[in-house]
Amino acid sequence: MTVHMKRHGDASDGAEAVGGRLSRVDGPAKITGAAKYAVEQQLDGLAYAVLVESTIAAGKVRSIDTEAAKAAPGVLKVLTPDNIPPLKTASDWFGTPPPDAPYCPLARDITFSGQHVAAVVAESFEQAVAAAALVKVSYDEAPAIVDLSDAKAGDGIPIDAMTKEWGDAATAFAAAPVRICAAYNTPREYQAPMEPHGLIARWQGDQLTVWEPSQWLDGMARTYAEWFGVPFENVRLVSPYIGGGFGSKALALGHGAVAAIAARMLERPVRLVMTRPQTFTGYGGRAATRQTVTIGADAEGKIQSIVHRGVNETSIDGMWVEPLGSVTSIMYQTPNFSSRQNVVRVNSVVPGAMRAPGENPSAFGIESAIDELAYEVGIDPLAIRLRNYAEQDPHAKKAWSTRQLREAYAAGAERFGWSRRSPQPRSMRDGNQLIGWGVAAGTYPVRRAYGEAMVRILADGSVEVESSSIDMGQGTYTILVQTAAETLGVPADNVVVKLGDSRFARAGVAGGSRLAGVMTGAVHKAANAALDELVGLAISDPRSPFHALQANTLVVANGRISSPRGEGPEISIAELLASVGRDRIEAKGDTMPANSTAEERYKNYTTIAMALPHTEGDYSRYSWCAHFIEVRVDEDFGTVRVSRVVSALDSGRLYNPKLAESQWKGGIIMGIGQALLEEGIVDRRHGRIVNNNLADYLVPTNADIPDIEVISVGIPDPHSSVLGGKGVGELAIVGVAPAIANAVFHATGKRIRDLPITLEKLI
Ligand code: MCN
Ligand code: MOS
Repeated sequence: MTVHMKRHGDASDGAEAVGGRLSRVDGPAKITGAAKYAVEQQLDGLAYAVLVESTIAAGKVRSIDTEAAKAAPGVLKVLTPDNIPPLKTASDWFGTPPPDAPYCPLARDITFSGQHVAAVVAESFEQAVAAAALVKVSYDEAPAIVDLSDAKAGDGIPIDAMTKEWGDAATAFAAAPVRICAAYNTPREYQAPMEPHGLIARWQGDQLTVWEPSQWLDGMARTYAEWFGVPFENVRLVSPYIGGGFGSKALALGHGAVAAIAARMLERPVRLVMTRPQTFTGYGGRAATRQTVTIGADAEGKIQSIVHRGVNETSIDGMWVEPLGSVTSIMYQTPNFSSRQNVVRVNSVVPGAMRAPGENPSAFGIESAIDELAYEVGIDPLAIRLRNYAEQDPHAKKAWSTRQLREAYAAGAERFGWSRRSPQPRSMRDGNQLIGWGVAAGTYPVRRAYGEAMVRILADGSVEVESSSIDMGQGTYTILVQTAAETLGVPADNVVVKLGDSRFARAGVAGGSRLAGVMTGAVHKAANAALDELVGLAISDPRSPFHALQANTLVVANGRISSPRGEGPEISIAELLASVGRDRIEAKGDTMPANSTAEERYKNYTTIAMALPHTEGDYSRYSWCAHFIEVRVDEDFGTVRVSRVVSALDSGRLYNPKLAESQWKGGIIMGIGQALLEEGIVDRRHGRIVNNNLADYLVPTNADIPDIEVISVGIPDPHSSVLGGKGVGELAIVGVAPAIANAVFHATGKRIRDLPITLEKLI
C-alpha cells in the first residue's frame, strides 16, 4: 500500500499563495520531535548552571557561604557577586547610550524576592541543583512594598509623556447630565510560555554563541555584545524554534548574562534553564494596574468628556510604563479628554511586555465603563458604541488608514444573534444558570519597521529564504514560504525558509505584532530582485533559449518559465540556470530607504528607535475587533463559564487566514484566562509570588474553552504594510476581559471591576 502524505492545502486549492490557508510548514518537525529547541543542543563538555535566588524582597545580602556547595560532587564553580567579572551596562531597546557603569547580574542589594544572588555550575544538572541548595545566603532585611495596595506604595511618579489632553474634560464632565465614574483593577499576570527561559552559552576566544529562545536575535545579540565589550559581529544567537514567548523573550536577561559569564570563566559551554517558579521572578509579567474612568454624556449617551487616571506598578530600580490611556483616547469620539498616568515602585522584578501591553488593561477600563454608561442611559451596549463611533482618530486628529470596526460590530452581532438579547440583567437563564451576553471592542496599533531578507534560487530550482527573524508559533515560516512562492512563481514545496540565526539577514523584534508585515514586505522585495535577475539572465544570456525576448513577456509560474506568446520553449528554472551556467541567484532585499547609512541599518535591527510611528503622515493605523461573548453563571456557586465567543476582526489583508484565525483564537483564549483565572498572588509577609507554578497560576485548559468563532472583516490597508496586512498577534486578546465582565453583569447584575472574575466576587 502506498500512503501519500499530501500537505493539507496545496496549489490546487490556492493555499500556497499569499492569502491562502497553507498549513504550518514547521508543523511536521514539531509533531515528530525533529524540531530542536535552543537548550536541546548537544555540545561536548557542557556544564550546567543553576540559579540561587533571594528569599527576601528588600534589603542587603550580608554574606554568602559557598563552602558546602563548592565541596559538593561535580561542582565546577560557585558564582557570587564577589567572584564574577563585572559587565558593562548595555543600552536600552531604544539604543539610548548606557551610563558608564558596571552591570552585575548577581545582586547584593535586594529589591525583590527571587532576585538572582548566586549560581552554581556543575558537571551535571542534578549536581548543580543539589549544590545550589547548599549555598547559604544571609541577609539584612528591610521593609518591602509588596504591591500597589501597600500603604507604603504612595501615589507614585507622574509619567508626563503619557498625558493626553484636549478640550476641557473637567468642566464638560461637571456639566454632563449623565456621569459614570468607576475604578478598574487588573492584577499581575504572567506570560507562562510552555518552554521556560533558558540558554546555552559558548565562548570560542572572543566569539560568543548563544542558543536561546528569542523574539529578537539581533537585539539580544547587541545586548550580549555590549555587556561583554565585544563587537556585535562576535555574538551569534541561535533560536530556530521557540515554545511561546508572548512578550517575555524579546530581551537578554540577567540569567543569560550569568550563563555567558560562567561559560567564559570555565571555558566550557554552559546550559542554564529556569525552573517554572523562576519564570515568575526571572523577568516580568504584565504589571498590575489601577484605573479610574470617568465619562460624562448627554441623555442619549453621546460622550461629552472622558477623564482617565491610571497607575501601574514598576520595580524599585527599573521602569515599566503600561500605557493605560492608549485605548481610552482613541476608541470613542469625545470633544473633551484628559488622560494621565503614574507609576508606583514596588519590590518586584521589573514588569515586562505581555500580549498587547497597554491596550489590554486600557480596554478593560474603557470597554467596561462604556457598558456601564449604556445601562445608565438605558440603551443597548452595542448601540452606544455606534453612537460614539470615532470617524477619525480623536487624539491624532487624522483619518484612519482603514477601520472596519463598524463592519466588525455588524458581522459579529449578526452571527452571535445579538438582536435576540433581552436587555435586563438577570433576564436570560437556563435552569440554574444565569446567561449573560456581553460585547466589547479591541484595538492594537500597527507598528511598522524596516525589514531585510535573503532569497536564493538554487541550481535545482528550489528557493531558500533566510532571515534572522523568528517563529514562536505565529506562523512566520509559513507566511514567508507563501510570500516567496507567490512572488517567484514556484510551488511552496520548493521553498525552504530558514529563520532563527543571527548570521542570517538581519531582522528586528517579533513584538508589537509587526513581524509579519515587516518580513512579508522584505521577502517580497528580495524575491522580486531575484526574479528580476532570473528573467534578466533569461533574455540577456546568449545561451538562454529566451535570449533577446522582451522581459515583460516572460512568465514564471509553478517553477517554470515560458513566453505566453509561445516564442521559445517552456523550461524549468533549473534548466534555465543550467543553460546559462549559473548554480544560484542570490538577492538580498530590504525595505529601508535607499540612502540609509550603515548606522541606521544597525539601529533598525538592534533597537526599536527606527520604528515608524503608527500615526506617521496623514493616517492613523490600527487593527480593530469586536467580541461578542456568552457566559453562564451558576446561580448557586457563582462559577462563570464562557459558553460562546463570536469575534469579528479587522487585521487588514490576511497573509494566511488559517494562521491568523489561530492567532486570534489564541488571543481570545488568553483573554478568557485573564478574565476568569489569572492572578499573581503576592505573599504579603515576604513579597513572594505564592502561585509561581502552573498548578496554582491557572491558565485556560481545553475544558475552559468553548467553540470560538472568528470572522475576518479586514480589507487590504496599503498604508500599513507592503502587502496590505495589519497586526494580528496581539489584537484579539484586547477587549475579551471586558466583554466577559460585561456579560457577567448582564447575567447577574453584578459589575466586577477587579480581575479576575472569581466566584467569591460574585457572591
Ligand atoms: N498574520 C496574517 N495576516 C496578517 C498579519 C499576520 O495572516 N495581516 C498571521 C501570520 O501567520 C503571522 C501571525 O499572524 O505569522 C502574527 O503576525 P503579527 O501580528 O505580525 O505578529 P508577530 O509576527 O510580530 O508576532 C508577535 C506577536 C506578539 S507581539 C505576541 S506577544 C504573540 C503573538 O505574536 N506571542 C505569541 N502571537 C503568539 N503566538 C504564539 N503561538 N506564541 C507566542 O508567544
Ligand atoms: Mo508582544 S507582548 O509585543 O511580544
